[in-house]
Amino acid sequence: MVSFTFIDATVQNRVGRIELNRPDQLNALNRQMINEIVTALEDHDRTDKVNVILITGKGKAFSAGADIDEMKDLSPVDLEYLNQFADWDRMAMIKKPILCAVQGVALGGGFELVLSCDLVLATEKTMFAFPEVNIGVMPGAGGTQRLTKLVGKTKALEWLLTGDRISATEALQYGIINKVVQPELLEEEAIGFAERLAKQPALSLRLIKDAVQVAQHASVYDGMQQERKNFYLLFASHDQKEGMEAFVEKRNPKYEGR
Ligand code: CO8
Repeated sequence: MVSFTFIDATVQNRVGRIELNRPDQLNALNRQMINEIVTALEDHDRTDKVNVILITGKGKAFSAGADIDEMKDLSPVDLEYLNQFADWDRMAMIKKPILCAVQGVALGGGFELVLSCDLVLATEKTMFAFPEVNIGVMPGAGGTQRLTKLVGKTKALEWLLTGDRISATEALQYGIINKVVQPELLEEEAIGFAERLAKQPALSLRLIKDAVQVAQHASVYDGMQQERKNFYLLFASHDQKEGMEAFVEKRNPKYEGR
């Protein structure tokens, strides 16, 4: 595995982990760090040693957002030439399920990173917010779109216009996150959850994710066409034959991810 400056990337028990590792700046996301996250996501996505990806953050905060020091003097022309979100957009192409475990705060770009994941665990003390409005900007990496899709216009606008923090309880209530755990159990629960999913047939995982992603923007009719193609495709896999044979023979299946 390549070594990175602002993240750690490891693989264990078919879980590819990415740990944000810039704790002194509360894992504020600079351009290099975003590039490293995306590179590690793609590495984990390509290797057959990984079925599920888990993103965690080192230190007291998951991420305090985009690196303000790096951004503050930029002009629109700089942003255009930097193609600021080119790396970020590659995240949407990841095929394997991405879990994230959020401690402390997830703010601005940090919250957008959470919203780019598929499943989210947080602690009773975790807080989410889009505080960009307080520094004269707004979310730029999908926050207005993804939050609105999840919670609807009314609540999204309230949180985006005020920058108010969202507690883990509220986030759970609004379907932003999947589970709230005690802070000291976050890592254990997240790894346990990821490892449980990693034992499922890998092709089913990615084709289910694919179909659900299509549901975010397609009509039910178009989404169902995609669902059906994915369903048929699974009948070309070893794991479909094995899963169904194991059921009939009343034994545990042995999946091979192909
Ligand atoms: N950028 C750069 N440095 C940061 C950031 C940040 N977003 N957040 C914290 N830091 C640094 C601080 O400057 C400080 O560094 P130093 O010790 O060198 O002074 C260190 O991290 C610790 O921070 P604090 O001393 O402020 O810690 P506190 O516990 O007192 O406060 C807070 C924690 C409340 C989280 C506070 O740090 C804060 O308000 N941070 C900024 C939050 C924010 O406004 N985030 C939104 C940023 S804009 C954004 O995300 C736009 C997204 C657009 C696209 C994103 C693509 C990735």
